[in-house]
Amino acid sequence: MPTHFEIHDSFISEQNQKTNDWVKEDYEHLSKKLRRQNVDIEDLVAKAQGFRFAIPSWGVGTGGTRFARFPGAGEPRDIYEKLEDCGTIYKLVRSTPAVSLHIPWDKPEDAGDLREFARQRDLHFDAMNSNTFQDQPGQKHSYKFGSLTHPEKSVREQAIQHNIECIEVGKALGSKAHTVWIGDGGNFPGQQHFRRALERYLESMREIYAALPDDWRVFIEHKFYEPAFYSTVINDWGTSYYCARELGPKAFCLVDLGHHAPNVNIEMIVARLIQFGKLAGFHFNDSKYGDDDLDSGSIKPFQLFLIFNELVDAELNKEPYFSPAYMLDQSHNVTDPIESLMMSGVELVRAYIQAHLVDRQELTDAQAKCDPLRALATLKQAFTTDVAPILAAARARAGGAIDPIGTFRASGYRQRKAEERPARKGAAASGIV
Ligand SMILES: [Mn+2]
Repeated sequence: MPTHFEIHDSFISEQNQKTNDWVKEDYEHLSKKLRRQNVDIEDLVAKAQGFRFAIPSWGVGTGGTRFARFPGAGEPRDIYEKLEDCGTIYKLVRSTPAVSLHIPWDKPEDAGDLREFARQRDLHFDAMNSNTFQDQPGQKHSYKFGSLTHPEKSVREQAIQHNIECIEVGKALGSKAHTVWIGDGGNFPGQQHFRRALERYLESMREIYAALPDDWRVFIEHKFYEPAFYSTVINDWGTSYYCARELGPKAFCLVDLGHHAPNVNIEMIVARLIQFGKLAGFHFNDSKYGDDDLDSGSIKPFQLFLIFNELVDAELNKEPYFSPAYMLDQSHNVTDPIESLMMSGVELVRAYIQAHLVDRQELTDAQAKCDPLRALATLKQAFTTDVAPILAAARARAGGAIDPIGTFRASGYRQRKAEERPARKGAAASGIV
C-alpha cells in the first residue's frame, strides 16, 4: 500500500503562527469598528464557522474549455483520489465537509467502502448528479437528440432509469438529494415542439420523483442555452418553478449562476424562488460571457454579495421551506483546482458575512421613505467592509489555515501528488455542466 501524503494539522498551525499577530491586530481593530455599529464580531465568527457548502467531485480535476483539456500534474485519477483532495480542501478551509458526485463519472464500485473512506476524512455526500447529456460506452440509446424529452420512449426510459440508479447509489452513500440537469433542447428553429418536449419532461420527471425516498429532495437545474443553442427545455427559472410545482413538495429549483443571460438580475430570481418556497440551492461560479464556470466572486463580487443579501434576509426572516443546498460548480484550465475551489469557498463565506453586516432596519427605513441613495449606501457599507479577519479567525479556530492557498503551496501537496499519481493512459476527461 503506497503512502498517501497528507497535510498535517501541526503543519497548518505552524503556518498560522507566521501571520497570527497581524490577524489578531486586524481582528481587534475590526471588532472595535463593528462595536460602533452595535455588531458583535464573535457572532459573525460563529456565523462564518456555521456556513457550509459542497465541493463537486468533478471540480478537483483540471477541467477543460470547449476546445481542449490540459491535464495538470498530480490530478486525481479516481473517486478515491478526488475525495483525498476534497479532504485536503476541508482541512484547510473548514467549511466544505460535503462532496457532490456525478454519475457515471464517479460511480463507486462499492458504495459502502466509499462512504467509509469519506467518513474517515470527515466528509459526507451531498446531492447526486445524473448525466444524460453524454453517451457512455456501451449505452444502448444515444442522447444526441435528447434524453428525458426525447421523442422515442425507449430513450426516455433509459434516461429515467439512469436517474433512478443515481438515487439508488445516493441512498447507499447517505445522500439526501438528486440534481437533474438535462442538455435537451434544439439547435434549429422547428427542431423541437416546445410544448410537447416540456410535457415529455414532466412525464419522465414524475417517474424519477416517484423513486425518491421520503426524506429526499430533487433539484431541477435550468440553463438558457448550451449544449443546444437555439432552445433548451428547462430554459429559465420560471419553467423550472412550474415543473417543481407540478412535481410536488420534494421538487425544488436550483440556481447555477452561469446559466443566465449576461446582466440578468439573478438576486431577484433568488428572491422569487425564496418567496415561492422553491429555492433548492446553488451551483456557485462566476462568468463574464456565458457558462464560464470561473471562480466565485472573480468577475462580479457585488452580484454575489447581493445574492447573499437575499439569502441572509430570508435566513433572518425564517422563511418557510428555506433550506438551501450550497455547492460550487466550477472547472477550468489555468489554475490548480484545489486552490481555485478554496479561493471560491472563501469568497462565498465573505459574501455571506458581509450580507450579515447589512443594517436591515436602516435598509427597511430607506425603502419605506423612498430613499434609494440611502438604501444603496446601506448595502455598500456592508459590501465594502473588509471581513477578512473574521474569515481568518473562523478558519484558524476550527483548525484550518489563516492563509489556505499559501499553506497549500508551502506544503508541497501538489508535487507530492504528482509523484503518487502518475498519469494513467486514456483517463476519462470530466466535462462541463
Ligand atoms: Mn451546474
